[in-house]
Amino acid sequence: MKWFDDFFESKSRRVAQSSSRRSALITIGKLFVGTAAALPVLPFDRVGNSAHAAEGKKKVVEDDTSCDYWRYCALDGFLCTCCGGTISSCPPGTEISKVTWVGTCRNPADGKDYLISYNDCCGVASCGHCGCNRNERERPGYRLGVHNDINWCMANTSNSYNCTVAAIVGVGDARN
Ligand code: ABN
Repeated sequence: MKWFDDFFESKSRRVAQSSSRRSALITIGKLFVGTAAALPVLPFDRVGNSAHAAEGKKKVVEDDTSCDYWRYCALDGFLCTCCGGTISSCPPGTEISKVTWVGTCRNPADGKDYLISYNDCCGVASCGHCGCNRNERERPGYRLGVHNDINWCMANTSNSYNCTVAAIVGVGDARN
């Protein structure tokens, strides 16, 4: 390794002869700063970033007895799926309301917007299970067709409210 020592000795001597100690220190300092800027030498925490990424991804609910199910985006009432009916048919012994309100809900499975008819089921007292109150694009009573906080059994023979169904009646144009 003598050649190694000789090599660095001669280099060091040449530097010492041709420059002051101060300028040698400045050059070495610049070298250090340049290296630190080029390489991410300090460890840093990426946890914050991944938490924000997870925020954007909402969990898709596929259970139609859950108020979070996509079709219920403007439903105020008891879910008929918890009351002996289905998502689009009334429980036995009740009849579907003659008048209705509508909502527009996005299906996360295909990204399309669907027109949903919310009909109350009438003729039997309140089911009392799976109460749900969501109001996406819902409007006050002066826009009656998109208002949900009303008993839509008003036009039926019996005005008793039991539960609410959510039937798809149209699909939006996916281009917008
Ligand atoms: N449209 C559901 C409902 C029924 C009775 C009272 C309020 C809301």
